[in-house]
Amino acid sequence: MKRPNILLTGTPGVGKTTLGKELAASIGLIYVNVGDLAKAGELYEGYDEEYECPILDEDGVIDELEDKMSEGGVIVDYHGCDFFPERWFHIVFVLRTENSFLYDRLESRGYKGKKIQDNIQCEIFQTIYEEAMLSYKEEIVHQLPSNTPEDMEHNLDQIVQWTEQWLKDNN
Ligand code: DAT
Repeated sequence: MKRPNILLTGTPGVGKTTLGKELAASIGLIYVNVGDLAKAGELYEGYDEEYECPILDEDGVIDELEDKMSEGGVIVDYHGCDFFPERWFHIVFVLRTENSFLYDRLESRGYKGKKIQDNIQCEIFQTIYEEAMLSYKEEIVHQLPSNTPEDMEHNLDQIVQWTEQWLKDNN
């Protein structure tokens, strides 16, 4: 059976992990958190002092995921999207969160000062949405509001429906 690959992207804190795991559980797709994958495989190439985070070894991540992605049925979660092969994804969702909600979430994650500001700015400038629009066909890129638990439920329903339709159309 052919199964779709779904990319969940957006600024840190918008809800990719929460949605991705629920989605995987509801539709039986495999959930892959690129941050965790990189950590487990030490897929880094140095450390970014300014942003206080390790620099992702993008080619290493692609090599690591390639086989799984060609099989299909994978939900990928990452706060960037321009380095994945375009052919991997059948649909791309960019989660969006209003500043006040995002601020609280980043703060309760223990982020401070510049790190919070940088992420809020990333969301205000819709950096990831623009990155997605430049990296994939516009018609497969969708923004989803992710402010409240109701938004989350609605997004879950929408993606489950989309996936069921995709499975019917492609098998
Ligand atoms: P990400 O993976 O994008 O960094 P997350 O899934 O870890 O984000 O979510 C960050 C926090 O926000 C976490 O405590 C769950 C909460 N959250 C996520 N989506 C939400 C939503 N739509 N409404 C309310 N809280 C949400």
